[in-house]
Amino acid sequence: MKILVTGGAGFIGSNFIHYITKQHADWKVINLDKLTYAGNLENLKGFKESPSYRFIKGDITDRVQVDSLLRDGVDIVINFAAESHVDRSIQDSSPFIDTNIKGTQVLLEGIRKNQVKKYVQVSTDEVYGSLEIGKSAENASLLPNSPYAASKTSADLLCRAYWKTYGLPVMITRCSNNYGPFQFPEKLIPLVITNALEGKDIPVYGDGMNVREWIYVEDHCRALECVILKGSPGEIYNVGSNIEKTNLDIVRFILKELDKSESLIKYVTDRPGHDRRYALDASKIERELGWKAAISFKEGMKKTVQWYIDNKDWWQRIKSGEYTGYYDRMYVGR
Ligand code: NAD
Ligand code: TDX
Repeated sequence: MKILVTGGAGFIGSNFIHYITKQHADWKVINLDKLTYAGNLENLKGFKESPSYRFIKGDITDRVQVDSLLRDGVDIVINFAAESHVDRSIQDSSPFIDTNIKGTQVLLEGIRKNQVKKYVQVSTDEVYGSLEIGKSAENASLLPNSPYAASKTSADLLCRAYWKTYGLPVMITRCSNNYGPFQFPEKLIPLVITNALEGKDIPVYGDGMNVREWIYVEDHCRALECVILKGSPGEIYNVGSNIEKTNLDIVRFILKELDKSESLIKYVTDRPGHDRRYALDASKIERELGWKAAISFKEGMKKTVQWYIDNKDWWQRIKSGEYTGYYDRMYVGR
């Protein structure tokens, strides 16, 4: 089996490559990544020498490059490549439109012309928008509130259209908030852990009572494997854990784990259009594909905190700008 992983140098993509190569030693993995500020080949140290892994620096919006890769023969395409940070999308939505929408369209067109058995679009719970009560099932209304969420929703709709119009073997997964190793320290959990380790302020937006559903990244990777192996073309699968936490719950858990004072918490201006709560009904993937999140919040968080303690070099190089040569200070160490 030959699988094209786009965005494999990012947080979830690199965890997926670690996971899938362990599960399927005979699969060949091609990682196509643009290496934006969020892409980091250090996440895949050790794969360089592997004969079943190949890295290609490239852009999913590049039709010629995508076509030539697919013409070579690929069985599965899984698309992680995206601009993924809501705050950045509020500053400038342009790269979100290019990569998340145009990039998905280029991949779909490439698949239309070449023989690919399955395409998985890695999407998000943010497409459903904010909800006060209840949970979003796959047929809930799409009400994205940030430019990021709107770009992901647009990509989902393109996927649906390519399935309906051309019968492309497209499957969409919509997962809740991930956490774990290799997450870029602009997102809440790695930002809080690394700032706390450095004794820096922890910025909490608004009243800190916004709720997210948190899933350990390996559970997400296992769900994606399940969808690749058992999912049906044209279907959408929510991937959730049922573990809902306020942002303050998360911050307090981490500070306690690191034996740091809550005086580090600084309440800052709220994110514009900040969604109050996301919650997924993931019963379809549980019922139809037999997947269920397995890692508890306590276990996942303890592992994650320990990983950032053990891998200071990794995040310090990012925060100092040494690795990417670019780091937007707006999001770190306020
Ligand atoms: P990330 O920002 O850590 O990684 C994105 C990767 O995509 C990077 O390696 C980057 O270099 C690459 N990339 C960006 N533009 C590209 C382009 N034009 N061509 C090729 N590569 C490009 O993101 P992540 O958190 O790992 O998220 C991966 C996917 O999962 C995204 O599609 C995101 O929307 C989705 N998702 C994320 C979460 C979460 O909690 N992080 C939850 C649900 C869904
Ligand atoms: O400094 C911060 N302070 C703060 O209070 C940051 C970075 C975040 N927050 C809040 C905003 C959110 O309510 O924490 C919550 C989580 O924020 P993010 O880590 O930015 O994640 P979120 O906006 O929920 O989006 C994430 O989950 C869905 C991913 O970044 C998306 O890619 C994914 O689709």
